[in-house]
Amino acid sequence: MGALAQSARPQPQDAETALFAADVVRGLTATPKRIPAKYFYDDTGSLLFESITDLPEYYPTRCEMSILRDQAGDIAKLIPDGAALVEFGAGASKKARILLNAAPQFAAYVPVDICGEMIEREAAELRPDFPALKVLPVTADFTKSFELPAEVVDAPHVGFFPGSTIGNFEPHEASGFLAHAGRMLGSGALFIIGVDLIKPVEVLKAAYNDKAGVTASFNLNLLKRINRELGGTFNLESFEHHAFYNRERNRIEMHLASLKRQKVKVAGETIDFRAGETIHTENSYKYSVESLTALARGVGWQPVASWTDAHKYFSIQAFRLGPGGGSGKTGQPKP
Ligand code: AVI
Repeated sequence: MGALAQSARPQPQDAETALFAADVVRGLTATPKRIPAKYFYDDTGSLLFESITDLPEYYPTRCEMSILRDQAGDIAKLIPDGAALVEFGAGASKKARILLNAAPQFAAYVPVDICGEMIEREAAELRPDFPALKVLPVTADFTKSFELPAEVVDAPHVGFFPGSTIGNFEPHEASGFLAHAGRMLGSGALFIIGVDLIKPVEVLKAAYNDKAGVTASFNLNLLKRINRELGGTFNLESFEHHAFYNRERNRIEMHLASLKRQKVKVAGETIDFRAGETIHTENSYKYSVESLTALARGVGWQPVASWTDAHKYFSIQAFRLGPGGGSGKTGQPKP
């Protein structure tokens, strides 16, 4: 990169923006072009994702909530007295609430999320409803090592990772994440994971191509964010949302397709697009109960129970970490 390009580039305001710029420029100068899915979630993207979860076509949230409600009694039987519920990537705590209501033997709830403001706000709403529960938010990137609060270090640990967020990791990253969760929770811990299942392609395609166009807005919002935060010149009219099911790899792929040959500036770099060329923005892997179990077993988690909804669209799976577990692979997952 020449000195001129260097000096023309807008100066990143902070380390986070600098990392965003570096990831976007690296991804857009790679072949094929890609941008990590974690960058969807600015304020607008987070709101759009909340709207997605209410769409008639987007079955995962409804199915997961129905499994949690219907099976809460059975899940509660697995929870030891005085346990701490550790939620990885806790957003709104509505799923955790179902478990906390069903299992009053929980002594503590530890939501872990990079967005401290949101988990503190959720914690403030939970405390009056669960006066006997210690609510101890931890602001941290849940994919990296973090300190559990001292109050829960010696308690039995129950991990919770709902929403099929595990599906947004590449399979090797999912395995790395399961190993990491094992190290955080320790041997004997229970881990409750929400996982989207392989199902008829039409159902999957509809869920990521909703009629109201909310998923398209969610995808295109990434370009708006790049324009705003990285001095990008994307014209949103000349990119289109594409989502399709890749049968070989059991994943929904989301892309942004360039509708014409064009040049776009991002963080001082000029990026060339061919007509029809895409930016790969997300993978959403679908598992079978068996394929997730195989992944979990590989890093020491033993299957305890699994539940699905009436259509078998979604699953909640429970695992226990065997002795010596949690010392598996060390690779850091990148959501
Ligand atoms: C957050 N994650 C599990 C969602 C999914 O279904 O993979 C993100 C999403 N992308 C498009 N719609 C929803």
